Amino acid sequence: MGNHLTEMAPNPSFLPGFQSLHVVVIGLDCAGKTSLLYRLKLKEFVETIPTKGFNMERIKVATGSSKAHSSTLQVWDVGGQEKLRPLWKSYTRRTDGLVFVVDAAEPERMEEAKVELHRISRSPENQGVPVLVLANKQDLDGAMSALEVEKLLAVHELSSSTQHHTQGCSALDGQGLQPGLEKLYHMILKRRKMTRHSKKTR
Ligand SMILES: Nc1nc2c(ncn2[C@@H]2O[C@H](COP(=O)(O)OP(=O)(O)OP(=O)(O)O)[C@@H](O)[C@H]2O)c(=O)[nH]1
Ligand SMILES: [Mg+2]
Repeated sequence: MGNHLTEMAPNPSFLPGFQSLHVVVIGLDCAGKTSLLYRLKLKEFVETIPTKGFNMERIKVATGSSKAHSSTLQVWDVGGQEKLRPLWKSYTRRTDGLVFVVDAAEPERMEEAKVELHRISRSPENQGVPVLVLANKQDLDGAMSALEVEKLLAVHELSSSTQHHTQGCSALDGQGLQPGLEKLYHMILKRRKMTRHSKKTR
């Protein structure tokens, strides 16, 4: 039912509960951002090339236990090479949620990833935007757990107004993606409710 409504509506943003949320996927080059985007869209592992600009796909995620509860996310995947990172700011402006992807099998790049995560999350435009950290490549031997990644990235040191969640996942087999996105969706809704409430009480 919900799915049909989303497809039929000329502009789904008029329908509360069916609007498309804006989510940006960032992270160091080779972390697996594009692979994750197409695993979500096509439900398969596709071969990728380094992203020079961006990719965008509309992705439907189940947001409750029944199929009737689903929401569409407009997911932007931005290239992570060092020379492209200054562009992240323009993609994340006014976004509903940030997904920060790391290669969990590459401990030597965690410090670099930590610096980038804290830089983008602390920028004034992103204050309070919920962050989902994806510890990708869990299918590889020796991949660090979500907890280890969370510690190395010092996720708990993000601003106190920033809700966050760290999830292990794999673009190769799709594990962890659904629970991760569901969590992000609920963090976004919670922030919206809090913002509405604080406007009312002003
Ligand atoms: N084993 C394994 N390999 C993965 C996984 N996700 C991505 N890869 C591989 O990692 C490499 C980089 O993947 P991309 O998705 O292109 O990485 P990216 O983060 O989009 O990189 P940029 O576009 O340069 O920022 C590719 O060789 C992928 O096949 C995963 O979950 N498991
Ligand atoms: Mg890419």
